[in-house]
Amino acid sequence: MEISALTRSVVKSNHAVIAPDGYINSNVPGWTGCTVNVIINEAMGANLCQTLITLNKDGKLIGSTKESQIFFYVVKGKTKATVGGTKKVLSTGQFVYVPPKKAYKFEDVEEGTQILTFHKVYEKLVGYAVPNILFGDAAKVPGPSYLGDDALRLQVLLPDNLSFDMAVNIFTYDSGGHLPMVETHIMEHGLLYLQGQGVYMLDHQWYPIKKGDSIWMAPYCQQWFTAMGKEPAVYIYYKNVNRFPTVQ
Ligand code: UGY
Ligand code: MN
Repeated sequence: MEISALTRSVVKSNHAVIAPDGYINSNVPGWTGCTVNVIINEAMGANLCQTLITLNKDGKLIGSTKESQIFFYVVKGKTKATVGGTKKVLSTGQFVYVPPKKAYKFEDVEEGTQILTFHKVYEKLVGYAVPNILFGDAAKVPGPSYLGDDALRLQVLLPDNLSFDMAVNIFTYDSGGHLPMVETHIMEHGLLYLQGQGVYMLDHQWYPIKKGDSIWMAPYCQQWFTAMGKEPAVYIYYKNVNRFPTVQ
């Protein structure tokens, strides 16, 4: 038996790696018949929330967004989603973006369905409308090469316009593919590995990472990644965008 004091998870002031072995479930009012792991949120110093929900056959997520917008992404399985009067069946790789002050319901789920959520308090921009509800399918989103490197492909799941203050992207790295630079930026990330493995550098510390792991990167947490192994590494990530933070 492996000693239970071992884990790859770390929680630091400007980044965290959360492996599934340390999950402790939370109860979220309105989310029933499921386990909920709150992986990133303001209690750790973040400005976003990331959860991973695993639903039983009778599981339901019923609620309304308030000041926050929520991006729901089906990691695996199938569910019926009703948002703002529109009903759709969502399966692996499909998603719905729910803006602030909208009701949502997920029901009729396949046993074991997993849903990833990213939540952010919406910051309105004068002259721009609050975004509408948006259903989508990652399989239909193009993945052009990133900065001219064919080993890296970036899919942008939400529209790239100033109404949105968050982005959700899927980054695919062929084995050996790596970020072209050590990124040093104000934007924050929450991230879930969907496939494969590799090594992440966070604030000049090196972490082996694989499918199922999550990462939080605070603003200015320096970051670099290289994919390893025999299959491409794929992660879905959140980023705050399009708002200038300096007090005027
Ligand atoms: O969009 C990004 O900042 C992205 N390249 N960061 C990352 O993958 N760590
Ligand atoms: Mn980045």
